[in-house]
Amino acid sequence: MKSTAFKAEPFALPFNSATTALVMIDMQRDFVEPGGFGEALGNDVNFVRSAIGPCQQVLAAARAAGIMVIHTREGHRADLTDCPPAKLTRGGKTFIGEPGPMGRILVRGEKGHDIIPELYPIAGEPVIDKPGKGAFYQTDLQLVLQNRNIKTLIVCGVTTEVCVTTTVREANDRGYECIVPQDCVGSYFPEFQKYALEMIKAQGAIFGWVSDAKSIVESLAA
Ligand code: C5J
Repeated sequence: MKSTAFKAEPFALPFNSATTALVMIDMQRDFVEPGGFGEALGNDVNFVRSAIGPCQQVLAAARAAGIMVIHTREGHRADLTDCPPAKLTRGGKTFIGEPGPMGRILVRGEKGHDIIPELYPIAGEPVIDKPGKGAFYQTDLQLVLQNRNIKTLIVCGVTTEVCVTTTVREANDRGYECIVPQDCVGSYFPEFQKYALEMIKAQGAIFGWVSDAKSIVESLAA
């Protein structure tokens, strides 16, 4: 496999396609579609839906390049025994486990918990079910990555300032190099989007790199 570099800020990130994985964070109906948890919390889902098209481009490029693709879903067991009591009290008006328009909110197996059709996993792409915001917490993600000798992560998904950056911080501490295409991540709050991305690449890539879908697609195709 060829080695090349992603065009990125604050500087280009060298990568080897054999040791690179795409991690698609929580592109679930509950966060992205009208009627889900995100909207029930009072958010406008159009702010996060803008990431769908660029994510589709990067996903297609990753599949074409043969790099590993991993999807994550935030959610809980039906009996909520894996949900910290403190998390159950959050949300203001709508709470995890309560009935919503797409089934019980953030409960595994419910329609709203599933990944949106536009980015649906195909055979051979692991789906990591996570009870927390970070994709490493109480999951086998690290084992999956180690078994494939993965070193570099392209991290896409929602929301930028919560599950995406929590995962990038966790990954960075574990020695992975993370690159975030800015148009492939979404937040309900434009200012959180802006500052979350700035934080990643600050101080000489303090915990990662920021790029965009076009650059990632070009580098994967090179
Ligand atoms: C949130 C997530 N925002 N996937 N989850 O609760 O970012």
